[in-house]
Amino acid sequence: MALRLTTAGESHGPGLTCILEGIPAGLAIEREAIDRDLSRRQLGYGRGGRMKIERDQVKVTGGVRHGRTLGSPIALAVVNRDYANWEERMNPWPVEAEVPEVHLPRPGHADLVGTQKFGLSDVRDVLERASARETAARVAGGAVAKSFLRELGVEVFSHVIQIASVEAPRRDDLGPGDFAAVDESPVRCLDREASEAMVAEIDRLRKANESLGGVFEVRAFGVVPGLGSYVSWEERLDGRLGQAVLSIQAIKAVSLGDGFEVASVPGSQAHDEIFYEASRGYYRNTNRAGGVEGGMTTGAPLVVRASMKPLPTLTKPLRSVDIATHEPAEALRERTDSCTVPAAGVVGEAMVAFVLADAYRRKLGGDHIEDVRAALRAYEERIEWQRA
Ligand code: EPS
Repeated sequence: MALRLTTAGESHGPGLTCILEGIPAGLAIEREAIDRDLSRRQLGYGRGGRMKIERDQVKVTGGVRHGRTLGSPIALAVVNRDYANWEERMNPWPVEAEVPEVHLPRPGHADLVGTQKFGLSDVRDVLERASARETAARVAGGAVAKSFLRELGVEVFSHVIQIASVEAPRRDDLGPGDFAAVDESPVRCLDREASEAMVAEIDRLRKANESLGGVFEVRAFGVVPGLGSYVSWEERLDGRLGQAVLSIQAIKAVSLGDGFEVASVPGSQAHDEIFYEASRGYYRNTNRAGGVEGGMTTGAPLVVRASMKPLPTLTKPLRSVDIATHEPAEALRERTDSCTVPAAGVVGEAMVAFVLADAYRRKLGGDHIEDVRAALRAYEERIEWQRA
């Protein structure tokens, strides 16, 4: 049994939908937990005017009854409140009004290639779906995946470690308890001084009509060893995590553990030595691998970092070409955010949670959550794994 997450919907259309297939029956789901993640995704210093309009909340239209999953596909809907202002431009059905086409693709966005690929003359037909608004649907599905993981003793968190040139001090010692107040930082950064410097950097660059990228980190704790596999390339969990996190809009690089740094150190400093004590079982004193060796989880915390490029919608637009006339032109200027790295971290949590939940489903099977729990207990006993 594998998990499947499908989303539908456009940024300024009537709304977004997420269908999550493969969650077992009997799992307790709380509406508040989904809504909490939806509003966490709306947080972050540097968002634009749109976030004042939206108040994302889930409407469950399938797969859940009286707060428990049925084992059937779970359908989650999120309304776009802004649709009220776009009803003519984004109506699913023909309208009387003349709706002008957009012909000015933004460098760095899906705009130009999307029109070429699908044979479209209106950039809006591309940008509406390419927009990161779609991530609200992923976060709704991810919140359900997190509820499933919580039943199996797994918790997933994220924090921002860099915005533009401002980096937070490196922390290798973070545990689940360290993330309790992360959303209180306006940039979702655990270091107070770095938070303040990041906010100042956003202000400085926003005034210069710039957008900002950065790096977020997702950590998952309590993950059992042996999720994923070394036997086939497509089962390798590092590959699955990479695909899922790279698929988040504007993400350009993903690393596990020491990722890029490991290339520059000798082999003796690149790996995590193995120890054993009867009371602890196998353990490591370092986690350079980021919790994955040979495409499988090791039982150490999963550490996934993602680098996000500055958003391509700029208030001082870059040079582009009018796709109707082929004349030089400035790229489309639309209302936009200047920095969404804090929100992208919440989306990263959702994608990592989805990949882990999928890996647990593949490993343990089961139709009811109790079947899954029993299979996990039996596996943990066989490998004599002890939670840290
Ligand atoms: C986005 C542009 C902005 C963002 C949007 C993503 O939307 P608008 O064009 O309506 O101002 O606010 O993100 C969201 C709506 C969201 O919920 O995250 C883009 O072009 O990708």
